[in-house]
Amino acid sequence: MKRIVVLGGGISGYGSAILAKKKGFDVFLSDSGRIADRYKARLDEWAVPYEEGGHTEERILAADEVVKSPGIPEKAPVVRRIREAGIPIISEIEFAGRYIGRARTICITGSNGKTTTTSLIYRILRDAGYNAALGGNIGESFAYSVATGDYDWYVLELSSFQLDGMYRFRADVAVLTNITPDHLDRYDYCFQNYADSKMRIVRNQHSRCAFIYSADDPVIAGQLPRHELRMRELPFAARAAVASGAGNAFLCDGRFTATVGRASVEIDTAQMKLKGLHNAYNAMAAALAALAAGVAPEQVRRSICAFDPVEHRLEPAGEYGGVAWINDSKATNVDSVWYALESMTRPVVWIAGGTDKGNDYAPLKEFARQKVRTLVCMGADNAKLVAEFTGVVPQIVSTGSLDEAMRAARDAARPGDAVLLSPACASFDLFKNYEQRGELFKQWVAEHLG
Ligand code: UMA
Ligand code: ADP
Repeated sequence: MKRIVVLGGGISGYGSAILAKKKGFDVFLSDSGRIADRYKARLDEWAVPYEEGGHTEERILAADEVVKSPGIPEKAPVVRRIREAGIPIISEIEFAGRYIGRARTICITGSNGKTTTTSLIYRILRDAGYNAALGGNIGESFAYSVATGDYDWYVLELSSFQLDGMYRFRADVAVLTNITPDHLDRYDYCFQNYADSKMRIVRNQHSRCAFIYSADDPVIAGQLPRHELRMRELPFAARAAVASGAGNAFLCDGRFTATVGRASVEIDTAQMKLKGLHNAYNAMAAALAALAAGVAPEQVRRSICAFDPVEHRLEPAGEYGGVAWINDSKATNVDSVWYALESMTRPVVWIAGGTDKGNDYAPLKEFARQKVRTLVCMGADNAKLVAEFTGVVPQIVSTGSLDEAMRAARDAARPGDAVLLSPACASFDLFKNYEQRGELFKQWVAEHLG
């Protein structure tokens, strides 16, 4: 019997292990840390043997194939040993993709916009009555859905880490929102390595597959000639000219038309609850994906217009005394903040800062100059932000806690302003994660202003 070892006992790992068990493999799960009790309960329920608190090499090296959780880096000692032993290592996506039968996949990747675009596509498909599952780098794992459900469509958000271990898997519809610097620590600080990883989304696509991508993104444009593209190309854009016989989407004067073959939908972005140019891009990508999946144009239009922002992504947190409070805690890199500032139609009190990932703030300075009244720095070390924006914005306040930052923002804001939490940084200096940062922001607003 083939022996599968699953590395990591988080969301990805327990899903893979349960699927392996269900498919009749001899499976063993190994985690170097502690496995959460709720995941252990599921492993026990499925009688999957596991270990925690360390990797026992002899059991791991007895594997025929290893399914590695995406958060485990290539440089982890156990991964090096498995490679030295010549044992194939695959991602959960590669593994689960083997067992989906005739179901089809819509896979979304990119540096920003994955969760919004994935959730939007899923919503359109469900509204249209499709038997679809949502998974990947969002919610429940793909493997767990395959093990426990029977779906016709899988809508999967894919991170670069998940794409890295994919070899034969094919996305029937692939979406690439953009490529901007992120996660470079996992790619030897080489941007091309990261871009190569994102481009794996088109691997194995054939002429009946669709590839949806931003034609405005200069990095994607630079990558395309490096790949042999046999699939239907469906570019979307607001600036570049798009011309593809298979279809495309183009935004002009606040309206876009998305066309796939003979199906076409026109959407006025003012009718959408999602705001900003970036969300117009996400909506164009989602409209093309849904049309490629055969959803009726009118249904696509209705679902896109009814879709609320996903939590922590330019999420309105209330308006008090004429000041709008906006939670964009998920904006953990410079590009996402660029789009947040781009979308602001009022003077902004901007709360930023946290763990800097080597940010280059230059792209933000023009919008900061035009729109930001006060920059409230919220972090353990604000020196870089203060230095970068001195002379760019009229007022900068340096704070070291959420409470201090919120009070400073309240004092600085005037009726008609927006207070925008859009940090451009990771949250790990003061918070557990970006979700906690966003929750505490909303809680403060509700408690002190509501
Ligand atoms: N571990 C080992 N050995 C090691 C290192 C870690 O066993 O050498 C163990 C840890 O002790 C831990 C487990 O591995 O128990 C964690 O694995 P993981 O980090 O892959 O986390 P999962 O809970 O399995 O979640 C992963 C994704 N996480 C990451 O890529 C960091 C989830 O994406 C994804 O939803 C899930 O698989 C299901 O596919 C989250 C994420 O943060 C949302 N993604 C990053 C992002 O969006 O920026 C890429
Ligand atoms: P991801 O899953 O790729 O992190 P999200 O949809 O969660 O993407 O959005 C993350 C951040 O990026 C949020 O601040 C959001 O407002 C912003 N964002 C969303 N879509 C885009 C896009 N197409 N381009 C740039 N930034 C975006």
